[in-house]
Amino acid sequence: MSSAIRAVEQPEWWKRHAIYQIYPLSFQDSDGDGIGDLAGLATRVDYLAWLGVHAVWLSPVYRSPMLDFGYDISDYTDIDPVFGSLDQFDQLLEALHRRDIRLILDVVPNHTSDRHAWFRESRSSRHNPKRDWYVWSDPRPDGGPPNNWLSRFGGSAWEWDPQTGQYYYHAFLREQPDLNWHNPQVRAAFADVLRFWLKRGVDGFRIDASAVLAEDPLLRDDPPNPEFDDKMPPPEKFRRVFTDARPETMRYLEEMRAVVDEFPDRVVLGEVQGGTGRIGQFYAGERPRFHLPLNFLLLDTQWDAASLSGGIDQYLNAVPEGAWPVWILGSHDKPRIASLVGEDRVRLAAMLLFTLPGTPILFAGDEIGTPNLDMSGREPRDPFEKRVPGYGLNRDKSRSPMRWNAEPGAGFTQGIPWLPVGDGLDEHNVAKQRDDEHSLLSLYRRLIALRQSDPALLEGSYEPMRCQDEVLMFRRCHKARQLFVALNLAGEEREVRQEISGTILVSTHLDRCEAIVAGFHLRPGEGIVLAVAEQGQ
Ligand code: TEU
Repeated sequence: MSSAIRAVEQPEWWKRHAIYQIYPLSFQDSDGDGIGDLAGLATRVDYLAWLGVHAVWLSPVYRSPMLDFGYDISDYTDIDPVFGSLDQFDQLLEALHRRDIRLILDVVPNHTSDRHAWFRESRSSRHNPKRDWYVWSDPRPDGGPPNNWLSRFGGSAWEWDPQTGQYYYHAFLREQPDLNWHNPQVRAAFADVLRFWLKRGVDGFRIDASAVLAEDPLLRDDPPNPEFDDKMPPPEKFRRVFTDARPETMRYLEEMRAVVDEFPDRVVLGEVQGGTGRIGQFYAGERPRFHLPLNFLLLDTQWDAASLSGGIDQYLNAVPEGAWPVWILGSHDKPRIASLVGEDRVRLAAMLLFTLPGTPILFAGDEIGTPNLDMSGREPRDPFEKRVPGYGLNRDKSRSPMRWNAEPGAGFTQGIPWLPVGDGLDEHNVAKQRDDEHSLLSLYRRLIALRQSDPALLEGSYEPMRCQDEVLMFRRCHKARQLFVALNLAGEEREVRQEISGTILVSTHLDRCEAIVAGFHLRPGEGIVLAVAEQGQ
């Protein structure tokens, strides 16, 4: 890595830059097998640089049987052949660093694949030294599973192992046995996994399913979920009191962070459960935990001015003093933002993401407005949908291949893509939008550049204002610099009556930069960032 990238920056790089999540299966295929790979990704580094991206979060590329598309890992320290090799990984990392782009790896400490050598050993006999590396328990006297814990992916969380006459626990698929994090050997082995990648030069981790690492050693039954009804997915029947965010888990997260802190200038993102209520505890306890516990509010809230303004406030109040907020607008687990808010408001979503205080995270494809993939009439690929069908949980919808152009295969592959490319290809592709100075892609590029250069957006205070008729408004202030953000969520034109004058820095439609003197109109779905004129100007 060049010395320039290591130079001490204020604020830290993970505060300054947006993070771009790449789902490697769907980003760029280089060998025509219809599945994205590292060599393909390397050919798109120029695109990332052009877009202004300086940090990538890469979903898992480790060896995996791919039952959960890489989140079922059979070797933590090797690359799956479908993606390439360790050499190609090193080359990619170097290419990214050369362009001043950091790489954050997704790691999955909660569980391995059942094909991982650790689990093969563990299940080979009750006396194997790795038996206790996973969560094993005797059956109840009637032969049933040890307790009522449910897998998030449906059915009991316990799987019977006839050969050794015990059950093992799995929070997700039965092919994803949970590691026993109470065992110090497991923690030491995982620390070495982290070091393996840190020494190779990765810039940080996104810790998968981090809240569910440790289980109650007493294996107590979970209490019923009072909100549960038949319309909810069966895995929600109980409240996960005894497997979710246990106090021991928090200590183990502190240990992981300490390992990462052995290396300078790295970041730890964490996938956490429990909404804004719990977010605070994931930042720090006795010792630091995550730099950025991921916040899904923008994907979980209703998109009206009051819900947004209330949700933003609640979240920011839950972020401890001195800690740094983070916002996610898309992920491989959630519906696409374009479909969630509708095409007429997708630009507002982008503007909100880059004007709120904290680190913005976007999901590859959202910058061109990729809609949900319609999987009706097709066999789902997602194991979640296969195991818990009929509740709209299919995550295939957000995992469609990146659309680089309007050709068949979308420039993603010369072969048959592992998931269909989906509808709207003519409009939602990079080639088309790159040349259009008013496109959504151009808006993203503009907002990314603005946020990383404007001190008020980067580190200014957030000052909410009262919403007016579905117009969400706030200010961002840093020293004398004051920005005013107004987002019209209404389906109609709105007049914004504010005693504010200044110049429009960016509008969602990229067609206005006029000076404003007290009051202006916003078209439906339009938002603006205004640089407020200093008094006397
Ligand atoms: O997700 C963890 C998780 O808690 C899931 O239940 C998530 O809420 C679910 O996907 C519904 O959206 C992580 C990964 O992000 C996910 O892709 C994996 O399937 C899961 O871990 C198991 O490894």
